[in-house]
Amino acid sequence: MTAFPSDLTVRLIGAPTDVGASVRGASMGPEALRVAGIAEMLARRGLHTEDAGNLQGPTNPWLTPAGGYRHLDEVVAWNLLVRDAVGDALAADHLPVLLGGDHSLGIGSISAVARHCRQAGRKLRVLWLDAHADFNTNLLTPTGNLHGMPVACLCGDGPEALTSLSGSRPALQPAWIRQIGIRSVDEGERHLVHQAGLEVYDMRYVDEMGMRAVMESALAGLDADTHLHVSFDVDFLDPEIAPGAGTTVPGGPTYREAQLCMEMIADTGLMRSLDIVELNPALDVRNKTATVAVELVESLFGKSTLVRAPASLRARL
Ligand SMILES: [Mn+2]
Repeated sequence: MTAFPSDLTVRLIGAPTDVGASVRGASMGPEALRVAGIAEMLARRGLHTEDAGNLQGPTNPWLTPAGGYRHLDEVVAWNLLVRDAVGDALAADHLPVLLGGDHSLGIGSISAVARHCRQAGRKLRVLWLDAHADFNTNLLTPTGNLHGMPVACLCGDGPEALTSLSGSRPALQPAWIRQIGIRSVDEGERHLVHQAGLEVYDMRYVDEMGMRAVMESALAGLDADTHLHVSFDVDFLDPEIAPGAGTTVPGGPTYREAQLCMEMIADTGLMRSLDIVELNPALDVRNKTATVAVELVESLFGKSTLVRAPASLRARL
C-alpha cells in the first residue's frame, strides 16, 4: 500500500456546461461541488489546492440532433477548452480535477492525459466509474447526446473533431480502460463494447464477486510508471445516495461499496488526474449528491476508514 503523495498541487478546473447531456442542469455542477467544500476538503488533506475557476464556452442552444449528433460544435468547443486546461495542469506537474459538466467532457480531459502520457513515455490506465458504458455512436444513438459517446470517441469511433483531440487517433487503446458499475447498455452498444474488447465490471459482477475482487482485478498490473486517471460519473452511485444526476439507474454501488472502490484506488498512490461529472444540482436534494461526491473524492485522495493497524505493523506487535 502506497500513501497518496502529499506534495502534489491539485488544480480544480470548472467546466459548467450540459451541451452533451440529455437533461439540463449539469452546468451547475462545478459550483455545487465548491459549495459542498471540495477545495477545503483537499486543503484539509494537506494538498496544495488551487481553483482555476470556470472555463467559458458556448451556451447550450438546446436543439435537435443533426447527423446523429446533438450540439456537436458546442461539444467540440468545450472539449478543446478542457483539453488545453487539463494539458496545462499536467505540464505544470499539477493534478487536474475536472469539475463537470456532462461526461462528454471526458473526451477532452482524457485526450490531454493520453497526450501527456504518450509524450512522457508513461503507461495509462483509465477507470471509468459509471452506470453506462458511454460507448454509443451516431449510428446507434436515438438521441445524439454526446455524453453517451465519450469512450467510443476516445477509442477512435466518432466525429474527427473529437477523436483527434489527443493529437493521435485513437487516444486510448481499449486495453487501458476498466469500466466499473455498468448497468445500462443498449443492445447495439453492447455489441460494440464486446467488439472493442473493453474490460467491464458490471453490477452483476460486483454483486457476484464483491467490490474488493472487482478493484483488485481492475487495478492489477499497475506499476510506478503508470498514470491512473479516474473518470467519475456520479450516476455510478446508487440513486438512493446520489439522486442528483440526469440519467440515474437503480441498483448501483452502495455508499460502502463506493467508499471501498475509492479507498482501493487511493491505496495505489497512482491517481494523477480526475473527472467528476454529471452532477446535476437541479435534480439534487439539498446538495446531497455533491456532498457524497466530495466525501468519496476525499477517499480517493487518501482518507481512510481503516482503523486497525496495517497488517505489516500488526505483524511486528
Ligand atoms: Mn457517463
